[in-house]
This record gives sequence, C-alpha cells and structure tokens, in this order.
Amino acid sequence: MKTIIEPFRIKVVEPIRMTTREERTHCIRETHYNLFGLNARDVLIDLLTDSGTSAMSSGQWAGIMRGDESYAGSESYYRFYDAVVDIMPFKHIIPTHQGRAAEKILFSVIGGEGKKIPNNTHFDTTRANVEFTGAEAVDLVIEEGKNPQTVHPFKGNMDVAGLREFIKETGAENIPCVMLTLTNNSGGGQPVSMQNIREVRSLCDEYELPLIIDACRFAENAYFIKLREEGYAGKSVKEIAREIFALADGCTMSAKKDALVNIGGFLCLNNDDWAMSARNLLILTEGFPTYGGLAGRDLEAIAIGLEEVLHEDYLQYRLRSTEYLGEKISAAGVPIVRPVGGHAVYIDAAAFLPHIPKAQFPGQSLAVELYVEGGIRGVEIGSVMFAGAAKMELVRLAIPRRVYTQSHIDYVIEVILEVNRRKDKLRGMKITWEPPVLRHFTAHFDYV
Ligand code: PLI
Repeated sequence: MKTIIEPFRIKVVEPIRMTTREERTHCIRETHYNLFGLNARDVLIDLLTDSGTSAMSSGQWAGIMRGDESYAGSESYYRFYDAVVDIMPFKHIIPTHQGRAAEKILFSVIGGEGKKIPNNTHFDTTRANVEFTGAEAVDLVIEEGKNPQTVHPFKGNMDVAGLREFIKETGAENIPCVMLTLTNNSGGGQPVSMQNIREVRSLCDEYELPLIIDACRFAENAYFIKLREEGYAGKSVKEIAREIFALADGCTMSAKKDALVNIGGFLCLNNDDWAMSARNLLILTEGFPTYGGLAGRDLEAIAIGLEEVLHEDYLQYRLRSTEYLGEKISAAGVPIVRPVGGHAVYIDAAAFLPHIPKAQFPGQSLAVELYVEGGIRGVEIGSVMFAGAAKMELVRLAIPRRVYTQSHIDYVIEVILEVNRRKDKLRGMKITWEPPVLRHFTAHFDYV
C-alpha cells in the first residue's frame, strides 16, 4: 500500500514562529507552568485541541463570501438546514454559536433537580451543563473503555446491562434522555459501534426514553464503523451516519469538530415541545432561530464542511495520521491509550512516569516537558483537570483537522522520543495556586 497522503494542496500558509529551548523555558515559567497561559505565538505545534482549529477549504472560504447576513430567513440558514438534515434527519434544526450552547439550552429544557442523565462518558462541558440545572450526569461506558491498555474496537460503547440496571434503579420518569457521545472524547476518542447504538435504542424504546447523540465527531465514528464493524465495509460513510441519526431523537453538535469550521454548533430535536422551549431560550441568549449566535457566513461554512467531512479520502487520511503518531511512539515504548482514537493520541502519563505519584501530577509534568523540549502544546487530562475523580493520568495530543503535515507529526514523534529517553529525570509538580472551579485553565504550578 502506498503512503496515505494529505488529500489537499496548501493555498494559504500561516507561518510558525521558531523558538529556542531558552525562550520556551522562560515562557512556561512566566505562566507558572500552565500551558493554557501561553501566548499561542510561543507554541510551535499546537495540539491543545482539535476544536475550532480546523483549516477551512477553498470551498468553505468561497462560501464565506456568499454568506447572507439577513437577520431572519437568511439563504445561508436554508443551505445550512439542508446540509444538516441530509445527514441528521431531525424535525427541528436549531443553530447555536458552539456545542456547549446547544447543551446549555437542551438541559435547561429537560434537566433539573432530581433528574439523571446517563451517557457513555459526558464531555466536561456536557457534565457541567447537566449539573448546572441540578441534574446528575452519569457515565456508563463499558469496562474496556476505562483501561488505557485494553484493546477493543469500540471502546466508546455504552454498558447496556449497566444502563438497564441504572434505569430500573433511577426510574424512567427521572431520566429525561439517554445520551451517547460519538466518539467518546473523554475516554480517548473511542468509537461506539452501530450494534451498541441499536441496543441502546431498543432499551430506550422499552422504557420510552429519548436518545440524544453528542455528535461532535460523528464522521470519525461512522468511518470507524465502516472499518471495524461487520456488514459496513460496503456502505458509504454518509449512509452509516444517516443510519446512526435515524436511531436517535436528537443531537447536540459542536461544528468546531466534524463540520470543519472555527465556530458554530447546533441542536437537533424531534420533540415539538422541547424544540419550542429551546427556541424561546435561543432567542434570549443566542439569537433569532435562523442564525442562533452565528453569522450567515458561518452557517454557509458549516453547510460545506458537513459535506466535505464525509469524503472518505479525507477520513482515511484523518484517522491514519492520528494512528501514525500513536503507532510510532507506541513502538518506542511510550504507553498510550489503545487503540488510537480518531482525533487524538492520549499518552498514559501514569505508566510513562511511574516514579511520579498521581498526587504530583505526572500528566502535567509530561505536558510541560513536551513544550520545553519541542514547543508542543498538549493538555493534561487527569488529576489536574478532574482532581480526585480522575480515573486515568493522560496527556492528550489532539490533532487539528487538515492543519499539520506528516513532517510536523514526525517532528512531534522525535520530541516525544527525546523526552522518553530521559523520562527518569522528569520531576513531579505541585499546585501553588488554584481558582475555585475548572482549575486546570488557570492554576499555577511548580516543581516539587
Ligand atoms: O467546545 P464546544 O462548546 O463547541 O463543544 C463542547 C463539546 C461537547 N462534546 C464533546 C464530546 C466535546 O469534545 C466538546 C468540546 N471539546 C473540546 C473543546 C475539546 O478540546 O475536546
């Protein structure tokens, strides 16, 4: 098989500012060793997130010029609407400025004290928005999904037996909906199988519960189904995506991921009453229902991105380039969450730095070192982010879509392998200051 090349040419370039180790050592000390505090111009390869960091295509930029900025009933809204329902055949399509705005509106409508919402794993904004209403967010991913080293083709699957128990214990009347996050970001970007979605659907039918999909990375999930699930090799990714959404009653979407844009999101619903309440809230905080916090040009870019993201040469390159990074560092003995997920490689920092106890934040120490060594910015997903609730100590290297070439990734591999050679010298860290909530964004650190 020949090299899987980037399926695009580069028309516009964004220069990267080269920095020295001395400069980076200075910069990270200035931010009290918090990578969120860095000025992006001091970062060489930014793997902080794949959200809102995609490179748009020439087609999308052309669409930006076509954007109709009418307050109500803009043509761009109708093109956006058509593009969404083509894949996600729901009755109501409500644009929002990003994914968490869709979540905030949905849970304001259906959440509240005494309610519980199960999911394979809630992303942190989803959990926060559920809990903000007084409801409880419950994670029910399969056992395999909790262990970095256990290989399973669909590690994002919901524990269906666990879900049944949960429904029996909680009472269906206290569960406004069941959710599935595709792919399971917090668990390593792992996909959910069609069979699992079907099983969750039939359990929902049994108890008359709506199923809502967190669709952020739906295209990557659909392509994993094509590659890994029996009976799907011959289907197009679009057909697979349609099959997924036909099993659900609605979805929340961050267009900043699998719609290949820098801002945007939407909420889809079949329930007329929920949709009416959602639109009322939308008008309060986002805008009129045909733009929902976005410019017409953004809706246009989303419409085109939703079409491009399902191109199979793009998805093949996308999943392969993430896997390539994981494969190379894993072959050199760097422990990672396996198999490699769709949008990111997750280094198992606890296994990588066994001499640093959890309480001394091995993930933070590694993330800082990758920056000092090579200007790479990843993010700790472990005890810094989740404190005592952390199940794993991970460093996520998220790959922006269509942004970096193979030589950028080769450079990232070289930097990780260099850190690997002298990992015994890495030291534990302590928090010297922290805010009352979401501490990972602004906390100060120092070496123990
Ligand atoms: O960043 P938003 O508000 O457009 O989307 C929120 C959101 C919801 N669900 C999932 C699975 C996400 O991954 C997600 C955002 N993810 C970010 C920002 C990330 O860095 O992974």
